[in-house]
Amino acid sequence: MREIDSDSLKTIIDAFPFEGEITDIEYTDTGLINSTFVLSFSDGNQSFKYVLQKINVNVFKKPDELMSNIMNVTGFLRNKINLSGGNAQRETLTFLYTKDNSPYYLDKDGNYWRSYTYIGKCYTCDKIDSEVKAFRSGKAFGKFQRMLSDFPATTLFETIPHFHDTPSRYEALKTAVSENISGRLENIKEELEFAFEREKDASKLVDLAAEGKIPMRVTHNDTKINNLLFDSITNEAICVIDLDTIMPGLSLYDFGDSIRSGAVTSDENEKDLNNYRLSIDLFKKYTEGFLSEAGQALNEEEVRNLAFSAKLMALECGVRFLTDYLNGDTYFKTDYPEHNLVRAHTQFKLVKDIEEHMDELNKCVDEIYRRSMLEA
Ligand code: GN1
Ligand code: MG
Repeated sequence: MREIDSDSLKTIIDAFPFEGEITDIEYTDTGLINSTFVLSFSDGNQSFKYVLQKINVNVFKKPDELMSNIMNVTGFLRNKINLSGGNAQRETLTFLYTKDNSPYYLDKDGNYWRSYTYIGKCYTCDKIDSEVKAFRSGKAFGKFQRMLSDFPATTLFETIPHFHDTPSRYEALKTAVSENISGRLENIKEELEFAFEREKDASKLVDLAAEGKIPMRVTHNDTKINNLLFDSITNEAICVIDLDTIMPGLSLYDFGDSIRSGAVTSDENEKDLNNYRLSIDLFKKYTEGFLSEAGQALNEEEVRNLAFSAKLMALECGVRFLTDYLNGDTYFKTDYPEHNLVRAHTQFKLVKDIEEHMDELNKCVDEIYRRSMLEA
């Protein structure tokens, strides 16, 4: 992506109603899926910044439906934030329509591009290094879920079918094993054994949902901790980003995925597993923050499965990294050949840590939940 030629980029940029003249184009390398540029402009007096993204159509097969979701959800959030006296320019993403009034630009090579205004004086964290940040992250993702609780879910398209359907992630792993496209099967006997020993856990949440014991809600589905912007001055978590997977889903997916990425002592790319552990302190604080916003809406079955959801999301993610490793690294961006395997290792280490501490985690959740209900 970095190698896109400057003429093509200029044509794409010309399609959007950006203010001023372009002064800088920076490629950023954070998300594992889309390709992202930060564009700077100036009109002589003022400078303006925008994010320009190429949507990964191998992952998101229907970019028009995806952008329809995003425009609807951000419009809905903007309204709510304004009504509650917040600052919608900083607390949700503002996407631009092209000069032709489309939420994306389709270039001559069939690539889909979209743009939103850059939120300045902010930063993202690949890992959470303090309890206060864990609390604020939980609160932000909990609030996001609460704000969308009355969003008309039937207007949303499913951008990636079966995204958190863990049994179907196991099926994909089995296919990858039988095809062994990369020829790497020999390297990962232990990892596969680890994954398949836990296959019985895979269907627990989808079964509870099918039995009607836990409700479908409008959820983010990719609540990795670096999909959150923190204000550089106040250090508050102010804006949830990466809205591509907003779809009907389970509250537990969002909770679990944040714990997987935010209640650990390093990030998913850590090579030295001695540095990568579950942090029960960060887990507690994240849970406090999350339940302070989303807790009232949860039913008992959801609360009972919060700690389990963290294990399941780590397991699912590890299974996905392992699958991609076997398939020859075609889904997630990787920086070196063993990268997906390294990521699978961190996820499986976390699964083990959570299993070892499951009783303690459940006890923490129970206490925090009771307290938050008394305070509500
Ligand atoms: C991807 O786009 P990004 O980097 O926030 C992935 C998530 C994984 C995550 C693992 C659409 O998220 O599901 O949990 O990588 N997103 C998609 O780091 O597959
Ligand atoms: Mg994403």
